Amino acid sequence: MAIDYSQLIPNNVDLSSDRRLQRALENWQPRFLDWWKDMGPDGTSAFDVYLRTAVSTDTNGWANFGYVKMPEYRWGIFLAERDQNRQIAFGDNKGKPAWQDVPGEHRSTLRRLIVTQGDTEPASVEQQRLLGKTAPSLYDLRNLFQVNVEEGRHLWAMVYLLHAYFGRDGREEAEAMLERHSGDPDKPRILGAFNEETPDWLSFFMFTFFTDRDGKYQLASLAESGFDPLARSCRFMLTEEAHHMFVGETGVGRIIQRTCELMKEHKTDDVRALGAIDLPTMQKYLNFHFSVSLDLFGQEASTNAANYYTQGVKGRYLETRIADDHLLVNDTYEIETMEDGRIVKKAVPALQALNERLRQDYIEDCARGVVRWNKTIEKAGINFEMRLPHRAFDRRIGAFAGQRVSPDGKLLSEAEWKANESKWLPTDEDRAYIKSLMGPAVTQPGKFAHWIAPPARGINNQPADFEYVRFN
Ligand code: BYC
Repeated sequence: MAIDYSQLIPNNVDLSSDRRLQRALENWQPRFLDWWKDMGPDGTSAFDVYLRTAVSTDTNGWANFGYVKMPEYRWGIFLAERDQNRQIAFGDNKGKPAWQDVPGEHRSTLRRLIVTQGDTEPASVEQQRLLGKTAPSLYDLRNLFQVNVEEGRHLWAMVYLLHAYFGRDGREEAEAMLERHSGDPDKPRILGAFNEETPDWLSFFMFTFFTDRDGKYQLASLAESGFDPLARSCRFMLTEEAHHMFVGETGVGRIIQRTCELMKEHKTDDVRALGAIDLPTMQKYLNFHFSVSLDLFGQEASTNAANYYTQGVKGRYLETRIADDHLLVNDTYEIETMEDGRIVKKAVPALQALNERLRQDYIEDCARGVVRWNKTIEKAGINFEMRLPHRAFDRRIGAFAGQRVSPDGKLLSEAEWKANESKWLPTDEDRAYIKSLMGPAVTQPGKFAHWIAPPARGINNQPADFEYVRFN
């Protein structure tokens, strides 16, 4: 279905046929815009930004480019096409028609998952609020804003579900989405990673590589949900999410490339003296963002996850492509956990291990990106390898929470940890150095900050000196 842009809220859900719902969302819309003004990208409302806007959800329609002032971006409600024959693919309800409404017995579970998902979207916009001031180029600034408006749209996607299917509770949850704020000591965001700061562009690129990728895996699991409107919402969100991870992977890759160029040209490891970011510091940022993102998958053994699956509300990554019974009641899955003060491998009921299984899918995906970064280093003839730390390293959630574990997975005493922590995680000094590189935004078309290489190609094949943002 094409998206109806004649409406105040663009949508492909025939919103005008339900006046009550339409009015409720039109009431929420100005509050969202106030939130965007107060908590979204700072001081940007007059900028014309070369953005991608969806005009329909099929392959031809979702990538239309043009200049937009961000407060005028057409945030709306876009669900992937409905499959009339879709059946629930897993759990106790396997083979039954997908639900077009919320079954009473799964109402609170679904609400909770939708609220948790929705909460991350505005959180990330808040975290990235000040980055525009130090953008390394117009190209990067535009990509930041594209990510921001799409996270705003993803909030709309979840708020629509809350309003349309959860009555008064849903409307209250939608209000609360705009009242919690990243890092707020009284009303923080729900999940840990979304209360961390994103103070510089290295953090931003690591965040979009690692934390947005959690988004990919969680959305893909929710895209399997028996609750069809949630599944269809997440399916379309995934098409947008891919760009965010592209921004992260190429952003880190371009910093690596620049560092390697300088190391070769000046025959030195000491690129800090040359105003660039040394590879060991990048490794420390990687360690931090990877472990914070691993926490987002929850406990290794989780009865919540087992219940979500059995009830048919949250599936596995690419559930329908997995060749098994999709019930998992008789299966086991090997996880790593703590036992008697040691890290051990242990088979547990597969249903309980679903968070860990998703985390494993995620780790393998991260590893593929790291291989590509290492190719850049190798091509430059430099002897250094970026590595994902062990899954038990520096965790806050799950079996390894609070344990002292080295990046290669050895349990450590507190003293050993303290002696090495500054080699493994960014120190205050590292953070201050990275911050010192974040100069005033580079606003001349085609120019880039000294510490990052230009991209291989422009957005939508635009030339290198394209004016992605006009400041007015
Ligand atoms: N922080 O049984 P467990 C994205 C809580 S990112 C704080 O393992 P469960 C994006 C947990 O709530 C994707 N608390 O929990 C990226 C539970 O509390 P209760 C976001 C945590 O439910 C970048 C308790 O610990 N989407 O889209 O199996 C930019 C026991 O844990 C955390 C989703 O997360 C944590 N990290 O798993 C923009 C999908 N982890 O019950 C956007 C929806 C666990 O004891 N959420 N807890 O009160 C879920 O599927 C699940 O809620 C979780 C947790 C996977 C997060």
